[in-house]
Amino acid sequence: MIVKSLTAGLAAISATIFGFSVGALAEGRLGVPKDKGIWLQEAASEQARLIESFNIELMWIITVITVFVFLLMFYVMFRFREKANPVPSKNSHNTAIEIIWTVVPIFILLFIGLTSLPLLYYQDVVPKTDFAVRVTGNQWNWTYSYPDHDGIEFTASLIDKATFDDPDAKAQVEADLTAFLGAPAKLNAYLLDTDYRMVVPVDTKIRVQLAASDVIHAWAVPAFGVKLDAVPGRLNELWFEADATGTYYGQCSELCGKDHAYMPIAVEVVSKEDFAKWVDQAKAEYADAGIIAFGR
Ligand SMILES: [Cu+2]
Repeated sequence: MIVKSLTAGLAAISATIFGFSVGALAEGRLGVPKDKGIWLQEAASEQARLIESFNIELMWIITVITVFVFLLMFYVMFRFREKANPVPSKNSHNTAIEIIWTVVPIFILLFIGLTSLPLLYYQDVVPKTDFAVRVTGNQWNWTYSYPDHDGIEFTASLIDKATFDDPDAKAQVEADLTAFLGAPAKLNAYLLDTDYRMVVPVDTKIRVQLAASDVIHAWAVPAFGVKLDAVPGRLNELWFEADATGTYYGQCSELCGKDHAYMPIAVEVVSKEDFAKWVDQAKAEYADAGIIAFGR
């Protein structure tokens, strides 16, 4: 489609000019915000890539409009200042210009609509997924349940500053996390790391069913391009398919109380074989743990 190739073209041009990557993804990636970063986090799903292309498209449109309006303003200020134009024109209408400034914005908005609405529906409509993970927001941590895997269930909480600052305590947490994941794990960032991590296989469509046990939270992982409210008494759904293994971080994105900033999200994306191994191991310890926070 013309619109699709146009946006893809814009993305490619921007990638060359600004030097961010749209190419192949490295395995074992780290989905964290970068210091002084001003762009989106590197995409690790098709949704995030489409959001990035759309963002690039909007940036071009915004830039062209801003530059055009500023040039026009400076031209008018200079050309029609009192000295250069002592006798002002008495015109108050110009039909041709009025038609242009009505029709052109309509086409710009149509173009934005044609590229944004399909993306919205692509995200909104959950396709056929391989399995579901139920994510429950609590004040202030997240409970992850795997109803399709014998009800594996655990709650992931923030690793506090004192632990991060104490090498021994930190090593202990890393050892526990390594045991839980069945693979070497390292803590990466205070305010993003949790004691457990949601574990999902790479290249697999996952349905995330979101709920909350107390107040409204929001589950968001920028690298996957997902963010949705977790509302008490209501089931919300989103889906994603991570296309590179690694550790991806997100944060609760709905003001939910005093510790809103202290309930991060950590997702470990592993190979399909490693996921099968993890499920076997986790079943032994966390199946039907019954810690789900509903009605707590
Ligand atoms: Cu929250």
